[in-house]
Amino acid sequence: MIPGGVNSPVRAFRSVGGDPPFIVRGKGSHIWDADENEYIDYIGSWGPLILGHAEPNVLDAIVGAACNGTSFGASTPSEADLAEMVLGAFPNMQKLRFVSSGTEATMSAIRLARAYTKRKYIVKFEGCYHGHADALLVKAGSGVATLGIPGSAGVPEEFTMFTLALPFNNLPSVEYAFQKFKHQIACVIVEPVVGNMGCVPAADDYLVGLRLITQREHSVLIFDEVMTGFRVAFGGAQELYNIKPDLTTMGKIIGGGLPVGAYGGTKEIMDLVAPLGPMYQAGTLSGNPLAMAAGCAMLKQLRDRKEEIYPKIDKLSGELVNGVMTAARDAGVSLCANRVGSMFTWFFQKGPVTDWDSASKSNTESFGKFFRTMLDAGVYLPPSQYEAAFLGATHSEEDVQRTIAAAKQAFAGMKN
Ligand code: HOZ
Repeated sequence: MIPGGVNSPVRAFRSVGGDPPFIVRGKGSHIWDADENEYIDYIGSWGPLILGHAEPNVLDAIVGAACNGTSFGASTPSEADLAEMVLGAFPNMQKLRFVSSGTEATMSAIRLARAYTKRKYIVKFEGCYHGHADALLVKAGSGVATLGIPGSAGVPEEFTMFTLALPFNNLPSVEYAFQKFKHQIACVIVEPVVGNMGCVPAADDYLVGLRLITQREHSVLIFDEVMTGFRVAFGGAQELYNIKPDLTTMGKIIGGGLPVGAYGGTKEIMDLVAPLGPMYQAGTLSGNPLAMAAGCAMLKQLRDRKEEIYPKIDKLSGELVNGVMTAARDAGVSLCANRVGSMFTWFFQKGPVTDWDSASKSNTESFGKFFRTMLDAGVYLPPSQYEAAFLGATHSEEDVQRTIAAAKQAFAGMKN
């Protein structure tokens, strides 16, 4: 009934083999499949569930909102509540617009950057994924990288002719592009910590370099914080690295896992969005009351408990990543790891992994074997070498120790 049996390609387990479990329930850091198998979950709906599955305050907020009606296609007070909360955490954003997914957020941010600069070209980076809008499916990460698809069928080359895909972590190539396409580049869009070719952090000064170049060239810098927002720090990667992008995009994380996204930035740019300005974007479910209520309930807790939550998930993630690395070393398995706070990836190669070129040298067969053994042992990792894993505030020391023990077992049966 559904192509590949899935509504998003990575879920089909094509790159790791085996049949994907169908998940029926989640609580805290654990999920259960339809056969009642229990797993420690390191996907967390691809990042947003920092407080774990079925968090009571988030559930109460959703139920409370649902009792008053699920959608009006009209403005509700909860939109202002969530906007206030997000803008409070991201002071570089003076205004924002809610949409229903990260794909809509990035697509709209790029349209806005083009409207603002009156330029056509955009710069993205190989292995970064910014949703499935036509112009962004060029050398993309996530499922596109996992399935080894060069781009996507159905996208006319005319739709991607203004997309320049450059190597990540390489400033000279950005300088070159700005020279070659002088006064023609509307924006640079980047995942400040890449999650979609596995976790790949920006090198020291890389983001500063992007900021300086875009400022000098009057081009818009867009941070795609769909994964990193409220994850690597309460104020996202821009707080962690102290960089001020012009526009920021966000996704499911600001809806506590419900379908939502947002793009925002300086007042000067955002006031070009209709009805104030000529850049059009709209949606019946934009600012949906259930998503707004869930987002408020989650972000409120992250804000009030940030001194406790962020150090905790950073420490536990460090323990986990290092524990698995030690197990690999003891077993003679070639493995390297990247981690920023609670997002991380183990790459099956000696590393270092700094861009798509190096990420793609990973031994995906070994990853698949590791993934399946871990799944059998009750550990649910992202089913792709090229997706980041996430740990949340409900993961326990016991979860981490069980995961390390499972990895030891998995490595005992493999060498690469
Ligand atoms: N693009 C998502 C993570 N990078 C995967 C979404 C999904 O398959 O659910």
